[in-house]
Amino acid sequence: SDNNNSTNQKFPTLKNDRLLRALRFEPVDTTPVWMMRQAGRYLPEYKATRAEAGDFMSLCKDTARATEVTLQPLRRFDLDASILFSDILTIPDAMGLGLYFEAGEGPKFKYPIRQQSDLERLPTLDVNDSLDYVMRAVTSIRHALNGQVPLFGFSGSPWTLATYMIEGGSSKDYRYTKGMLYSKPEFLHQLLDKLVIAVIDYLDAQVIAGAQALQIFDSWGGALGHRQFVEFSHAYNKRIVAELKMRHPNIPVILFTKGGGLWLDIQADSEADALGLDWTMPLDRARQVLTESQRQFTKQHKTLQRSKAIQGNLDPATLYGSPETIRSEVKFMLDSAYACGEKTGYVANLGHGITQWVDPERAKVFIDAVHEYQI
Ligand code: 1CP
Repeated sequence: SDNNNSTNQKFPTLKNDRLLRALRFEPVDTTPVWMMRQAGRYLPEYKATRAEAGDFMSLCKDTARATEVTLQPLRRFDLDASILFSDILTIPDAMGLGLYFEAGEGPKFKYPIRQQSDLERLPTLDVNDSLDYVMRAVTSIRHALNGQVPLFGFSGSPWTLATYMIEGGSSKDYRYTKGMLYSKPEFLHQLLDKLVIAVIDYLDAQVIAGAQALQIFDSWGGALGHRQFVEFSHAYNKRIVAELKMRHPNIPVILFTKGGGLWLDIQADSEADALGLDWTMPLDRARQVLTESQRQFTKQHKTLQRSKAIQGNLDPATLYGSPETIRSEVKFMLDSAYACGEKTGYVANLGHGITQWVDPERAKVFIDAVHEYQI
């Protein structure tokens, strides 16, 4: 049997449940670790498979090659989780925005959302139709893993997806999205309402296809002001997590807001099992804030809220440093994570995705240093 009762398929038994145990605050022998964007351009074998596939989206749609690149980092490193090889931009692509990649410039959309007619053109997604290639990849990866480690499914948050859809690509200042937020907030809410439904269906389908844990990437939540974060990002993330926990109570959900350290108390008001942190937030302080939030919640609602685990938060740039520097930064991070005396409820990770310029040997130093640390 497997410890995923949310799927109708039969999969190999999970051998390494360190990550799932840590998320449930059960004892662990050592700290579970994985890396955001662990399959990617810093690996020469990824570049080779990507070249065979042609463009990036063809790689995502090629079940065998998407499975292959998901497994590549697991062959090199002693990782405690795998993550579906795909992208957050599959949803807007399926909605017909015309995703393409300009050499060296990152993702772009041919038809960005700027006015009411653009919004009305957006279809309600049937994720098992237009995004069936993602579900096929999930099932294929889950079989190929052969129970080695759990498999994460993921999605972008509605806010983060909206920034790409409105800007028409990556952005530094979010000119059009924020312009809309402050001039036509109802319009932005209409878009977010469409996205929240798509994200719920998308993650639900990934679980049914075999995902054993979920992460929501609110990569650009930190660009918002405090009240705007609550209204335009967190409110939607909270709806997504509540719905998924209702459908799949045993599938852990991690909510990662880059730049969200200041809002842990706000994010604690959700059913997320864990909160992901970037490197601006010390982990000992994160634990203190979450313990206090849990106490407040319990008092106010007179129901016991489960403790939230934390994930993170090494600056990915640390991996440009020497092995000695990486080891000492890892020690500092883990000392901080466990300073409260709680020796679980923590997943080691980078504070954001690994960059294409990292030497894979340095990534190995990071992962091994986490495991060598005596809890
Ligand atoms: O040329 C290439 O090979 C494309 C590079 C690339 C890769 C390797 C893109 C385009 N996406 C991905 C894979 C990817 N993207 C994964 C799976 C890999 C893994 O983790 O093992 C995941 C989880 C993502 C998620 C993703 N895509 C996020 C959220 C995570 C984060 O880093 O914040 C975001 C913001 C994107 C958008 C995106 N897709 C690709 C790029 C280069 C970008 C970022 C552009 C930008 O900075 O705005």
